[in-house]
Amino acid sequence: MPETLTASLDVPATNGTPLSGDDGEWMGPTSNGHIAWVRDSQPLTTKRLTMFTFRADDESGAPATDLELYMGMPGHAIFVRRDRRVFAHVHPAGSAPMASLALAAAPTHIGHATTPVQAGHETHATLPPTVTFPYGFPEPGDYRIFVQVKRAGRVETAAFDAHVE
Ligand SMILES: [Cu+2]
Repeated sequence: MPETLTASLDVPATNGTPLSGDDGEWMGPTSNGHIAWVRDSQPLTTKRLTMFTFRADDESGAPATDLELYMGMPGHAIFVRRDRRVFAHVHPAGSAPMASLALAAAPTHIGHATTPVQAGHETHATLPPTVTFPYGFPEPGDYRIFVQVKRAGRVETAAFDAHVE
């Protein structure tokens, strides 16, 4: 994920709606999908490893079934404090090794449905609609989380604001 993303730090976060196409230079064309932050009501605190889960939804609001690896990963996240003093580029926690995810995404290895959401759609990529990133905020403050996934050849970027106590 290019660092130029942080250029948008000074504008309001879109909270899951893909950023506008004006910045296509780093983002590429986007779809009309949506990325949702799946979280509980616990306040965010520092110095504790937290799992951040995001779900890509398709244009109809259903969990997306067309996620692909992007730069070798199911997703990319940047955690940046609004004053830019904290910056972290995070990849999903792998319960499944990246190598097997790559195999799962290769059409020749898809075979029959491997997950319920993929049933009957063997010709699509088999990545799950959710990506989970482990991160621990080092300091309190106001952060922005950028999430990028790739769906059907298109990169989607969403931004979320997070207050850390
Ligand atoms: Cu990355």
